Amino acid sequence: MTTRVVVVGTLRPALVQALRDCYAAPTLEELSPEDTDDVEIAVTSGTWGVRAEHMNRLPKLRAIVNFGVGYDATDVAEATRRGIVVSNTPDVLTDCVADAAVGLIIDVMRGLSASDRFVRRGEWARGAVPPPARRVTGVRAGILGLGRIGLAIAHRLTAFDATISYHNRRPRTDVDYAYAASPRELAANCDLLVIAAAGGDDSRGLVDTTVLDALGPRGFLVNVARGSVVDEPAVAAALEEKRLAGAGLDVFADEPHVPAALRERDDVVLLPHLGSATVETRTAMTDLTLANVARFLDEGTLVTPVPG
Ligand code: 8YV
Repeated sequence: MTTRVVVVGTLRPALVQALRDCYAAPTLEELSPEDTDDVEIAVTSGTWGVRAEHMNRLPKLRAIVNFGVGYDATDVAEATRRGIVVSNTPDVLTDCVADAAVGLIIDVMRGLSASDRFVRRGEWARGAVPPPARRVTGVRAGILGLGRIGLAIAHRLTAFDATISYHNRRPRTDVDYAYAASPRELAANCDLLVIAAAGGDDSRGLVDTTVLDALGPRGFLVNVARGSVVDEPAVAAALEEKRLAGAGLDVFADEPHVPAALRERDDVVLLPHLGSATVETRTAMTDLTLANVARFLDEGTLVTPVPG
């Protein structure tokens, strides 16, 4: 069988197996030099991505199929320059990522994980009482990045009587939520800043010390987007200096490494980038990834292309 598909990075076993079964797809490491000229599709994930050095190795590459909605790890500008199209897996993971965001919000504001550790350490049994937490119902929530996932989070938070505001590059015309002209303005007017913006150069370091200080000592930060959107050392410093009340983080600047300054704290909830990680959603993401591969091989088009 001609090697038309290659796997770039460590992908979930079910996807790798399906690619092997259907297309005898090797990993980039396994690809033999005489087969490189046959490869048309590289399948990767939001964690790995396909960059210029990979494209150089695959001269006939025509499509990059990304497992994940975020594709900032792939050099899309370089792909477009070379006439290579890129797909992602939108929509199918929106609900699970939004659910995870709400879980993080409740956890960090109510101190659930910290209280679990409190019970396990035997402190409750010794007669101690955990400090009172913060009320979620009625929270003023600012959403940085009101795209599909941001909207799903806003929708869930309205059930908690939250007041929603947001910042995007441009205001949306289809929502009534208050628009803030900058991340700083958004943070200054909320108690909970939720990051749902796409990663990449446009959003790098958007949440810096000035934004954290605008959020203030009673403010909480939740990030389910990309670690790159936040100045991570600035978050640790703000927590340490009590300029921020707490943080719930599913994503980090250098995954899977989480800075010790965060790991040692009780006012942060740390998750291993699990936003989309349910059986149902990962299966749907796998199916959509495979559908993109199949459509491209059959018709030369993608089911869910990203803008080039
Ligand atoms: C995945 C994600 O875990 O979709 C995304 O952008 O970050 C997650 O759903 C990731 O893409 C898999 O590597």
